[in-house]
Amino acid sequence: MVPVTVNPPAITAYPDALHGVEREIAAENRRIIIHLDMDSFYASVEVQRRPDLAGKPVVIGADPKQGKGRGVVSTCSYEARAFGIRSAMPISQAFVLCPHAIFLPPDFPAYTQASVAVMGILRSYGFLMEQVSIDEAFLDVSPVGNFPDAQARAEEIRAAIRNRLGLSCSIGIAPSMAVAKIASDFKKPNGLTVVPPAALQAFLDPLPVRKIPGVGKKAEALLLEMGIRTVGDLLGHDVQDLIGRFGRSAIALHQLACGNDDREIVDSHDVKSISRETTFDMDTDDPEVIISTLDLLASSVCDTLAEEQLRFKTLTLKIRYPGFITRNKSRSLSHYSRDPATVRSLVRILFREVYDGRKIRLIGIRLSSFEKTDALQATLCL
Ligand code: TTP
Ligand code: MG
Repeated sequence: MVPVTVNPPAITAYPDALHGVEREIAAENRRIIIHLDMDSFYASVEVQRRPDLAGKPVVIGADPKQGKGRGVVSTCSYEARAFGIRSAMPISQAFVLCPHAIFLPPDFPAYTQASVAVMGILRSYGFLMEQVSIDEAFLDVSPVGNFPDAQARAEEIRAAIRNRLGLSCSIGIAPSMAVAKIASDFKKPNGLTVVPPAALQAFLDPLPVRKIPGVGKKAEALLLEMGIRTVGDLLGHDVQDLIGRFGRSAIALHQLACGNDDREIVDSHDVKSISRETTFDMDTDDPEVIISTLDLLASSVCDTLAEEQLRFKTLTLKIRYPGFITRNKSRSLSHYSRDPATVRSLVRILFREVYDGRKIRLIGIRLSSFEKTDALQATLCL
């Protein structure tokens, strides 16, 4: 079975799987999960408020300084992606690829505000919902009972986001969180991909193994060495051989390749943590790049903190070196805070304590242990 475009170019579905027996299968207590991810999120927010940017290559990130700038691309419009520009790429490289692109600094308060608006629309549908990043969320729409009705609901949600906010998103619908996430990425931008249970394996089999959550560059290279390129190749491969190479994680990998993912959606209304991280396109030990990236991440978590009207007590710095060696270091304040300067200085202190001078692949900040700030108090504390 191959994907068939039902409502070109945006909707990919399996029409023969949407009727008859599949309706019955779906009705049999099957889970129906939606994953929604906004398209080129930061860039789309900029284009939405500046219509003159529509259709142009727009790059959000560090100042390119005519090609001499340090720092990285946060994201870019799909028009800029046509030039080869990608998230986390050095901004200097983006400038070489497309010098006439419109380069804009990030405006985190605007993105946080748009994110809150998107999540508000999603929440208004009343399903169990888990927000997993600034621009993506899962909904458990099992109560609608079948995939065609879930698709209709997804189309409503997509139209509401477009009509009310002028932003586009891509949606995947599947029986598990992992497959819904793969499906939302399948036809970006403005895609809707429906994978009912009967079409699950036909959807997964031809995909490159890299699409399986958790398979990074290194695992992909190992799998390729073993002659495994697609999910189908993986399932056709001897499991014992996979265990020999990957240990116990081979079993989880095999389960995901079958689309099995038992994770439940955890309602994210009660914020447990606020985190942001950046993977450098090229590993770096340049202090200027690292510190400026940390400052950007700090501003971003602080904006979400303010938007959620929270104060935090614990900050965790995460550094990943090449080879997936990750160091986390946390520090708790003696009092709750919502002060960006406190976040920035705590980040720097932790960085000095934990950084060993090696090249860094990924860096991140997480805030946790929250207390709600009431609106009046928030105003007075300014
Ligand atoms: P993504 O959803 O990964 O990317 P995107 O929404 O820009 O594009 P896509 O259409 O492929 O979904 O990330 C959401 C936002 O997070 C993105 O707009 C900017 C920010 N971000 C970074 O700042 N650095 C990064 O390396 C990535 C991947 C995202
Ligand atoms: Mg996105």
